[in-house]
Amino acid sequence: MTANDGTVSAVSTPDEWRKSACILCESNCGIEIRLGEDGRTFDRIRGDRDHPASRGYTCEKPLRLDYYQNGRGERVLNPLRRRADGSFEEIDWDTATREVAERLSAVRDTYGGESILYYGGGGQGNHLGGAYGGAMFRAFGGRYKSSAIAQEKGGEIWVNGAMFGTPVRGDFEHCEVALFVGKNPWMSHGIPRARATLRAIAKDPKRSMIVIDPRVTETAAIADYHLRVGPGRDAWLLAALVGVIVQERLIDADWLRAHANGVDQIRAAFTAIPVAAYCEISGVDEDLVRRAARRLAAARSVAVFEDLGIQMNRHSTLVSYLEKLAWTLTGNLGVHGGQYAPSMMVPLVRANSAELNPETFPTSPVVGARILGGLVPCNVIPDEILTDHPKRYRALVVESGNPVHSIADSQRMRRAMEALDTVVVIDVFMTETARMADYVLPARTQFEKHEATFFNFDFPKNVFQLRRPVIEAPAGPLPEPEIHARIVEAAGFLDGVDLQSLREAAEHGRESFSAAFDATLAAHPKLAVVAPIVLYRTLGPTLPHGAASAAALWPIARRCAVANPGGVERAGYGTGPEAGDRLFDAILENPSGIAFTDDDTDETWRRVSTPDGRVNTVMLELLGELESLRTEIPPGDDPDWPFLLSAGERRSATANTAFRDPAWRKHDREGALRVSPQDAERVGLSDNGLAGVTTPQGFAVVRVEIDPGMSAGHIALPNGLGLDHIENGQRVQTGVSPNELTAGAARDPWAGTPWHKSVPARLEPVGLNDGR
Ligand SMILES: Nc1nc2c(c(=O)[nH]1)N[C@H]1C(S)=C(S)[C@@H](COP(=O)(O)OP(=O)(O)OC[C@H]3O[C@@H](n4cnc5c(=O)[nH]c(N)nc54)[C@H](O)[C@@H]3O)O[C@H]1N2
Ligand SMILES: Nc1nc2c(c(=O)[nH]1)N[C@H]1C(S)=C(S)[C@@H](COP(=O)(O)OP(=O)(O)OC[C@H]3O[C@@H](n4cnc5c(=O)[nH]c(N)nc54)[C@H](O)[C@@H]3O)O[C@H]1N2
Ligand code: SF4
Ligand SMILES: [Mo]
Repeated sequence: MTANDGTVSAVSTPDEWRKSACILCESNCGIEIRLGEDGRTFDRIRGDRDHPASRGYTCEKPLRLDYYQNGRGERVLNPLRRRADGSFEEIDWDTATREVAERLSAVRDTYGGESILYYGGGGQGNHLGGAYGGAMFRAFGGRYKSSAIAQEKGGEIWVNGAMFGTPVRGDFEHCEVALFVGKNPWMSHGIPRARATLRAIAKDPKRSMIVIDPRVTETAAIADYHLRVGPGRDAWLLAALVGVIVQERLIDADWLRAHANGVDQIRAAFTAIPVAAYCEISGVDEDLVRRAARRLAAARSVAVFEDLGIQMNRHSTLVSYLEKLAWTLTGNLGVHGGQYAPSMMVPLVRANSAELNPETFPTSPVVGARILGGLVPCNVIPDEILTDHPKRYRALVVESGNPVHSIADSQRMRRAMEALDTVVVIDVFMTETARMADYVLPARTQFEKHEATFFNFDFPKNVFQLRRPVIEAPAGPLPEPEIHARIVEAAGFLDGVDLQSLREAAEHGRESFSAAFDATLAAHPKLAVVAPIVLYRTLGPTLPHGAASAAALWPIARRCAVANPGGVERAGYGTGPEAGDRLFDAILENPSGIAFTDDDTDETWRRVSTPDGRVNTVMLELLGELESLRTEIPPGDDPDWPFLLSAGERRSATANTAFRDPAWRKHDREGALRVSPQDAERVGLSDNGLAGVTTPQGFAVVRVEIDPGMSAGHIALPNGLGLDHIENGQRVQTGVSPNELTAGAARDPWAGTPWHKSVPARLEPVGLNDGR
């Protein structure tokens, strides 16, 4: 059986541009690709002007996407099974899916489905597979999931849930003041057309940009206010900022009366904040903090983005809360150009009501770590395995993730992988994680199949793009929906179900299919968990352009239309039960993507889902942590560890682990350690020389880049390095994998998010410092 995922013409005419999207960050800008004469090489790439969010914009990185598609990463072309001696043998797909189904069934029968952990489900732009992977995993009784989101957004998910009952984002295109907290959007993007938007703010004298970052980043360099916080000290800075807002009476009292609860309690807590002392601890001039607070308060609208600089750092959940108080107290939710609650095609990065309830919030089975957004915190995963606890995980399915590389303390993660009964990895490449698997199931690349992202949070128009394949897939790898369907079938979950008559109903149109599908689910209630796979096998083959993989989007589009009636109607899909079907058809027919909602400002208030529809400003647990700042010794003054290392910085030449071939980097080939000039002189390091970095967890030799933008005491290594590729038949590794240097226990007490941005470190010169 072949996968039913549309074929592409291998022959491309010289002037044919094929539409797709960049897969290098969550912005997923629309691109057009021109293939070389061989029909394989990405000859030229340009921004797609028809893409409704990026409108032709790209940064410099997608021009190098050929290194993902055709680079020297070790591509897996056939299913692999680990032998007793640790080497791998190729097996056929039937054997692979049968054995995977048997092994997962055995784990379920012996230890229960809760002992199977599912990790990943999509990187930067490929979430379609995850919709089917989740179904496969639930079919085996799976309950616990995790992904990279659980090492960045956990704390923010909780705070957003408790305060607003919805995720929130900033409207940077229309804001008067932009605030970036531990975020460098010039490099990392994350907002549509980031550099154009930043430039527009910087250029306009009536608008301002405030950046909180220890480094003079590319973004900070064009900011009006750069609050150059000491690494890991944002809690004191943000407490002081909110303190100023309260103490100088900068709060928007009328707005708060209309929209928020608990303000008196917040006023009391922050009246007591010692602003001068906390500014001093944070390393930021008190006058600058006061001016920034006044600017926030005076603005008609403030848009805010917090990211890894604080989310992977000390007090991350508390800092998320303080940041949100700063713009809530100044009245910036649901106002034009301010913070909004986005529409979502799939409700992601949000806490459900059980997670928000102190009596019922779910926890991980062994460590008891709080589950937020449905995800077990990444940092506790090894602790959940390396134990004799009866509820420990016994099996792991990894899809589109590389946790051995991306989770704290890679050495311990590798030991955890070895301790599992069964590990299945679905990836394009032989990654650090795939190497630890019992079975590696090869996936098609993101350009060889239909794909989509669910990380769309734009406003007022939110966008969804179903990409079509642009290049013919090699024999062997399959699209993820097909892989999951085969595992589910091999396990017998679809036995006795009359798929043929469902397929025939689908041929007769959406309405008759809908009725037949409902009847089938009613007759076999157990099928509900594998509904996406049933759709893939029945509705899928009838979809245009070979887009069988899009079948799971049909109910998703219908639910989206129900959940966002106003936005979907304004976007042109009408109302009522058919709106979702029209939306689904539009997705199938528009390869550049569509705007699926067109929101007005008031939609935010419809999406705020606290019990009384008002903002809740009080989070008692976090106000308790705020108190503890008074007596805490801030990080960074330890003579044994005189540096704080940011382990994983986004740069022009990093893109998570999308590129395994280092040749894609024209500069910063090995991923240099950034050091301030003062520190370089003190330690005796030269630009381009070598240094040894020691952390409590490990040691690495790195190339040095003296960066005048770095603060003294702060050093930074890029993310996504330390991967290998194949050169002359050998695996060659480039640069340092940051998580060889990080520790799992260094994590937030609430959300379990790692403290990767302030890892204690020592620095010494190494060898000749040849200054190459
Ligand atoms: N080029 C590129 N872009 C990417 C990615 C990539 O790999 N490469 N990855 C994507 C992904 S997965 C993500 S999650 C985003 C992340 O995007 P960002 O969070 O913007 O990226 P980082 O560079 O990791 O961290 C942001 C900033 O935190 C600062 N920082 C370090 N320590 C502190 C501190 O103590 N306090 C404060 N306030 N700031 C601090 C750093 O100086 C840095 O400028 O980027 C996405 N975009
Ligand atoms: N120390 C430190 N650690 C970090 C970070 C940091 O800053 N510092 N950043 C963290 C963050 S924010 C993130 S998002 C994570 C990222 O870490 P991960 O989520 O683990 O990794 P990604 O690089 O996004 O890539 C995921 C995998 O998908 C594979 N892949 C690519 N295309 C496809 C496909 O079409 N199908 C399948 N099945 N697989 C595919 C790639 O080969 C890769 O193995 O790292 C985290 N880890
Ligand atoms: S901003 Fe992100 S998605 Fe857009 S082109 Fe750059 S790396 Fe790709
Ligand atoms: Mo990320």
